[in-house]
Amino acid sequence: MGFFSTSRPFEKHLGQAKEVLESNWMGSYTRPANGLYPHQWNWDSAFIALGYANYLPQRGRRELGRLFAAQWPNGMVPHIVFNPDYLGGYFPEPDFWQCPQGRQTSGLTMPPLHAEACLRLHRLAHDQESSRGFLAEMFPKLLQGHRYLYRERDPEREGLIYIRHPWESGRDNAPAWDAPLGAIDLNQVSIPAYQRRDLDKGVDQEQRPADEDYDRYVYLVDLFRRLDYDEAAIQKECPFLVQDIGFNSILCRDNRALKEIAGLLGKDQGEIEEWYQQTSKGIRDKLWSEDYGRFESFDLRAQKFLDSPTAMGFMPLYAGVVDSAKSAQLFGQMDSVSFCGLRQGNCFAIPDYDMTAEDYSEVNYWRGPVWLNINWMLAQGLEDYGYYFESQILRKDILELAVRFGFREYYDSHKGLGLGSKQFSWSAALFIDVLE
Ligand code: 9WN
Repeated sequence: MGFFSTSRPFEKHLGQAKEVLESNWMGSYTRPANGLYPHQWNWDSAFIALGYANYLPQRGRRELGRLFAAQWPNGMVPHIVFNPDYLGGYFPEPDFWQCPQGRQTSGLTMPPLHAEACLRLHRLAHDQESSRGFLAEMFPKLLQGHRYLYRERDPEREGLIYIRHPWESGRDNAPAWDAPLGAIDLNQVSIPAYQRRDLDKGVDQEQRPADEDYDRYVYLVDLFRRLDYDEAAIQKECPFLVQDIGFNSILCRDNRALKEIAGLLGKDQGEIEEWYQQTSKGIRDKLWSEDYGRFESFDLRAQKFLDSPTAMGFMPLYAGVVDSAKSAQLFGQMDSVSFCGLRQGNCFAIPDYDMTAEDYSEVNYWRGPVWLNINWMLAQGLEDYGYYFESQILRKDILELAVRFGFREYYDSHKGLGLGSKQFSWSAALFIDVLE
């Protein structure tokens, strides 16, 4: 993004950020981190490619190329692409997922930022001709990916797609999922035997999801494999079906990027424009809760809004779908004690969850800490709506958190302290993007 390229204090850390990505480069993709995450993750790869776009575009293209090489025939871009040389350290791996045709992937997807990443790779490319070739190669795959979502995940054609597992949101144990997951009564269902592999990797258990969350994650995976990953059957039986405000906002913005790519390639933009319009409208009309006075996710099973003030309520700014009055309202909510008051007191950046909520946690995973990828998206949204100064504050915090506490997976929202994995790829990649 380049705002801080003259900002000397951060410069020497640029090399360190690049070293993090280098140390996580596995020859054809970048693992999110050593230890907890040896395989390739879907949205991580998009953030990572956005970082590479600034200095190593060839690698960014390979990163996305490998992810999309594992795209399912129905168009779904899987949430994990496994590395057969590194099996045994993560749970669940292909033996548990049992995907059709023995695919070495998970059976879920994740928020799509890949058109955005491709477009950035193209914009920053020095060699426009080969970059165009890359865009031409990626375009049909990106299109298939979005088509899958609208065809299979939007039963009422509302322009809003559902997620069917918390992992699909990328925010695994966000408090928002407590209610829909609670519909899975652990005393009533049978859960196959399994062993978590995330608790012996040097990250405190208090920073990771609870065992009851994992039981439910596993229950859902077991349901999908029993139903042979047949979406129509899953739609009928899955207890967790949510129109996530985060996922839909990201998808909406990705449609804009995809449309631009279509334009650059001289392809038809009609279908994409339609998706964009439908999802914009869906977010504005259906996902705004007048009762709560905020954007919320909608539980399709219970047919009601979730009630969980997470930072995702601000993501329509990133989607670019609200008018200026609504953007001011969202900004007011962001600029409050609930969400840090844009760096009030000791707070750093925007935490993932309302800091005044009873079940808010400073250190537990997606239940309160600060995540750099979310702040990177919110900074973009704020800038688009004219909140330049505030977006700069968020970007500066992204840099400061990484410099002071390392390229960590997430950060304590009061003290900043780094949490989760060390040498975390997307934290390094987005640091590079903000600085370059
Ligand atoms: C499950 C890789 C991924 C991120 C997610 C984050 C975490 C996985 C896990 O790690 O999820 O997909 O095992 O906890 O929640 O956002 O993509 O970095």
